[in-house]
Amino acid sequence: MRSNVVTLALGAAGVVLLAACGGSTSPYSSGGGGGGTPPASCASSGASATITATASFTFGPSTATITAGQKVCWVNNSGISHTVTSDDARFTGGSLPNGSTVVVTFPAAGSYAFHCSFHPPPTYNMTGTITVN
Ligand SMILES: [Cu+2]
Repeated sequence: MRSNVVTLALGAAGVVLLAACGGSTSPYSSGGGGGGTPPASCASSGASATITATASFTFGPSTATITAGQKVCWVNNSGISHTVTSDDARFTGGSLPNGSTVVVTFPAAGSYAFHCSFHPPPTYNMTGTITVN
């Protein structure tokens, strides 16, 4: 008897949640112009290499090799925020919110290690290195 009451209460809550989700859809789609926001892309950035921040807390690929003066583009469509942070402050990347890109020009040869300041080792493996020849 008592468990029947609990089941009915959960069923009612489920109906309310479904109604709330349906209600939140229309203001989102009208504000976003109809189709929602397209994913961020490095395609038009002019970068020579693209690195993707992933939902599994990695950079893919974690390394890239370019020539001095070229650009690297980081893109994040993972659904969570990341950063592109230079290990030794040799370049400026910064925050990489979901749906965004960061483009960095590397004018000088060298090895540029970076990580995500939100997901650093040893807990995560969000590290990588740009090699500039
Ligand atoms: Cu991260």
